[in-house]
This record gives sequence, structure tokens and C-alpha cells, in this order.
Amino acid sequence: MIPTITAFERSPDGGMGLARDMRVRWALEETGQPYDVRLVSFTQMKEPEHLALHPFGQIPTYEEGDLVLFESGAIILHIAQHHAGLLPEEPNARARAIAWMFAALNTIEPPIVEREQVSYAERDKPWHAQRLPLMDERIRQRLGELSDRLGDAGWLDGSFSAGDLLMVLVLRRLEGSNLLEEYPNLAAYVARAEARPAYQRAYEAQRAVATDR
Ligand code: GTB
Repeated sequence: MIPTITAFERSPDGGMGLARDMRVRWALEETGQPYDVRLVSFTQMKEPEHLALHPFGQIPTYEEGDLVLFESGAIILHIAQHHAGLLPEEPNARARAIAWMFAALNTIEPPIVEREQVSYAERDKPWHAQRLPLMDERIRQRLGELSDRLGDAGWLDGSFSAGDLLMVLVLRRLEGSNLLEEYPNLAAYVARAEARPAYQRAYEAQRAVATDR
């Protein structure tokens, strides 16, 4: 059964691969799974048909037969558990790879997303000038710890895994902030992941949506 995912009809990033459908596309490419894409507008995302798939009216969603999933992390875990290529077979290594998935979403992503909010939504607030450097320091703390753990390894724990996939796309959200560049091994880690053929295919597929319009 070929799954159908949803993505922005018009992504605010103009095809930079920063929206979360990129995670799902990349996971499907890494595992060699064909997929269909249904594009949704911001209006459609809040209508009953889409809300039946996603309680918060967002993308991405994942439909496969009777199964409907939302939350990119849950979707990646589902794909990784059902197809080879994103989680090790050995049980302890598999558990550690899943821990890195949670680390990406629960430990690294929150301050990065909060910084985005401060940068855009709070730009004209009186506290903006003080808050942004505080957010940068919180992010540097986590990036420093992640950089120390990665060291000169290629991936976070042995072979490339779903943990790396999520971590790399979370780190990509720092583009334009110059923060990632302070940690050369993390910048190289992201570049290494971006060079993977599956990443390239996913990136081009989501970019085609923006350029076809
Ligand atoms: N926790 C959920 C998950 O991981 O799936 C979060 C899903 C989510 O935030 N979806 C966003 C969405 O649908 C798109 S990805 N937003 C519409 C809405 O909430 O009404 C977030 C995103 C959007 C745009 C950019 N960008 O332009 O750079 C980057 C990331």
C-alpha cells in the first residue's frame, strides 16, 4: 500500500526543505518507499476533512491503508520500524537510535523553535533585544553538548539512523542564525547528511512543489 503524505501547497520557506514534510519524504527515500503527496492550503488544513487526519490542523500527515498518523516523529518511527534502513537491528542500538530521535525533538528542537518565534513573532516587542541573546545562549549550550558527543564521528551512534535524520533537519532550522557555524563538526555533520542521495531526492521533490508554481 503506497502511503500518502500531506505537505504545504505553498510552503512559507519557498522550497528550502524546512517544513516538516521534508522529514517524512527523507525517511521514505532512505527506506526506498514510494509515496504520494497531497498538497494542502492553509485554509484546507483547518477544515474538517484535514482535521479528521490531524487534530491540530497541520502538516505532515501519513495515510497508509487504515492507518492515519500525525506528528512527524511518530511517522518517522513508524516508517523506521517497518522498513530497513533507519534503525539498527540490534535491540540496544535500536533503543539508542530512538533516544536520539527524542533528543532531536525534545531537547534540541524546542529552544530553536522558540528562537524562531522570538525572531519573527516578537520582533517589535520591547523585550526582543534582551531575549534573543538569551535564546542564543540556550541553543549554544545544547549545540556545545551535542558537538562534544558527536566529536569526529560521522553519525550520532554508529550507522546513520532516524536519530540523525531528525537531528539534521532540526539543526537545519538554524540556517541564517550563524549559530551552527560556531560548531564545525556539527556543520560538517549536516553537510554529510545533505549529501546523501535519499536526502537529495527528498529535497528536490519538496522543492519542485515551490518551483512548479
Ligand atoms: N509537532 C508537529 C510535527 O512534528 O509534525 C508540528 C507540525 C507543524 O508544526 N507543522 C507546521 C504546520 O502545519 C508545518 S512545519 N503549520 C501550519 C499551522 O500550524 O497552521 C513548521 C514549519 C513551517 C514553516 C517553515 N518555514 O517556512 O521555514 C518551517 C517549519
